[in-house]
Amino acid sequence: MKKLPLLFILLVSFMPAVHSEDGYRLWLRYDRINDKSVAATYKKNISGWMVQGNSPTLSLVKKEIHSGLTGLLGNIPEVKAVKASVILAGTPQSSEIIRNLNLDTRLQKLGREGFLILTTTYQGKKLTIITAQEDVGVLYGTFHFLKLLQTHQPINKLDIESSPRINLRVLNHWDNLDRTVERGYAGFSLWDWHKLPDYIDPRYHDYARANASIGINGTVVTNVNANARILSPYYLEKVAALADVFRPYGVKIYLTARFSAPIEAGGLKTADPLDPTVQQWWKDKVKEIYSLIPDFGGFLVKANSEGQPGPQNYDRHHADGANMLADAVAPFNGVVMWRAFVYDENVPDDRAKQAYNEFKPLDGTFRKNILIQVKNGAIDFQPREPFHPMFGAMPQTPLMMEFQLTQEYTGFSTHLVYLANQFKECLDDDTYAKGKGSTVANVIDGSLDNHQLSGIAGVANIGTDRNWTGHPFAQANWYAFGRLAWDHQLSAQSIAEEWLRMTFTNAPDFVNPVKEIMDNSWETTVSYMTPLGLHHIMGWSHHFGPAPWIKDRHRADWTSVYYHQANKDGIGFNRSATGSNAVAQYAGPVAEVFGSREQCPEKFLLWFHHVGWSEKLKSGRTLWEELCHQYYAGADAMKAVQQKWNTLEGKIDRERFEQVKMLLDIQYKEAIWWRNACVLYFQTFSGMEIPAGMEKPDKALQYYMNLEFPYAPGIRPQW
Ligand code: BDP
Repeated sequence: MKKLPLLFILLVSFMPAVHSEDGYRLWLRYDRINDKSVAATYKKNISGWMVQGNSPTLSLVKKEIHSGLTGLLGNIPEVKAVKASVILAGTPQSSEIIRNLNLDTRLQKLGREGFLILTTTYQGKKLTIITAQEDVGVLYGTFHFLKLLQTHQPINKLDIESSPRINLRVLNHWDNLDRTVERGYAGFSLWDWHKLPDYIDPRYHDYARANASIGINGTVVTNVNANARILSPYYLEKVAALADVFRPYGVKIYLTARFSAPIEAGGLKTADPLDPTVQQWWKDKVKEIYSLIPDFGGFLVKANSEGQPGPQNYDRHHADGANMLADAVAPFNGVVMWRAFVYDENVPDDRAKQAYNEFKPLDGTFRKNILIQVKNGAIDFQPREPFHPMFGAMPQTPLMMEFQLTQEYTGFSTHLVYLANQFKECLDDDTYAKGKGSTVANVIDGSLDNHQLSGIAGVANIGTDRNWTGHPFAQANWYAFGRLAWDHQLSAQSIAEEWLRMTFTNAPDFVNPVKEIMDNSWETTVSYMTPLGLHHIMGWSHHFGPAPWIKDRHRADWTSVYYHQANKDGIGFNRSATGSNAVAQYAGPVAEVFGSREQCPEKFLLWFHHVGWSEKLKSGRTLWEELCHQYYAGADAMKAVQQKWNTLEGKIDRERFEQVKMLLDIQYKEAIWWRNACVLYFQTFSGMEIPAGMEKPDKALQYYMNLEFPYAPGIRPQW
């Protein structure tokens, strides 16, 4: 054997791996395709590439195609003139060749952000073109094309038209200016306000690129529990620097507006929305913002909710407050996203009814550039909630969806919970607002009531953790949010599959079992946390772990006992006509189903009904037995997931395999914790034995009740 020079050996052994699989690259991994026949077919179809046009966005397209093709296939040259099997990207304005293909009618149909990927012939040569009316569409098309390669799809005869069903597809960062993240479980805030605007962390680019790759076109960079300081010139300059980075990626920046900012930042005596000096203050502030950020998206507002100031402080309606801000941003085409997550300071008869009661009467009174942002369910991002009754109930107002990607109520960043199934259940539900087929998705995409403006928001799960989201599988929730925001018709399973192929490997013996794990993960979590429609029984304030025993706090509707209503007779919140009658907020056919003890789907049984411990459920088990069964089945399912995961060793990189393995250990432990704590606690009411065959908890209830977590992550600092 030839002796290798010592220096070479030293260099090689100390050289870092080109890409350690630390998750930083998300789903945008362009590693060489190692399936030889797949790679050979692609190489046959791609002789080179060219991007015509030099705008900032098209320069990104160039970079992406170059790194994508070089990474996946090796040296594919950039070419200057058309030859056979070239990939060409550009718009009809930027590219003469594309202009000559006369695609205007097709492109117009696709709108501002839609794209077309087409295999065609030009001057007798076969070309694949990636095109759109505007540059950002070409960028979206580029990511789509590269995804085809990453996931080993055929590309020899393409004719793909795609355009988003929803206009505003935004992330909501609950990031504070001190870089803590409310309900954030993946480190600190990405925004390094102290070093901005001069220091541009490369991560800002990578963040925007990841968003662009899934069609996210907006980001609210500050917490809904807002700090008026962000509106000061000192901070606005920093926001503008971020906006400059995000712009070429098609990502607009938005800010949260603290309603009392005219007082705190402007020195006024009031923030009354009908006061002309207040109105002028906002107009001037907005003008200042647009002078720095000409494409500023607008404001997101949490008002008169959980202690945040709002128009009701001045005896005004939500519409008065929202309209004032809307008037200020309207001349610049800005929007106001006004949140419907409100509930009265004075504890109402049923918190689930609050938002509807406050907002429904205001339908038709909001300005055209306002969206009302509604959480998927009426309480608060619980593991499972029926869809919010506001969907379908305000036909004259664009309602936008707010999903929570950060797993505040589904195990933080230690539980593998694929939330696309949760999102889909809500989107596909039928509100019956205009008869059968009036799905939540059709409400929020504007099609049901003919709204031009439409939106969807996801509360971000992103932070400074190297892999962005803490849990490697939490990346899938960011990914799936973007994909569903673009096209809510996609299935949760197809999104999981493409994500797995891009993020890990195309090997079916990994993809198939893990797709199944993902597909079952949400139901499993619901089962070990809040089965049968239980809700809001988590730890006090930090929301970590089970605490169904929380009672006697300053607000009844922050306690657990308020929601589960367990007593000697049974358990569940009676929201039927004999109870709070919250069901009446739904359209007739839905109200009938939810309101009936017999017809109500069991997944929502205890959400809508108070049910006796000995009543029989569909399974033939009594309620008590079924509750135990669900808790035990959930925990057992986690054990099975662990075992399945362990069989996959060696099929992916060791780093992420081990990481997930450790996290699954935590998840299993916590599933048992939830199970034991809840079953023992509810047993004090049912007085019944844990059914035979189910292992008895090894600790007493008091043990679980004594656990404390003063430094659990994501806690609200101000509470
Ligand atoms: C709750 C969170 C709280 C948020 C609130 C909101 O616990 O931190 O401020 O939602 O959405 O779920 O405003």
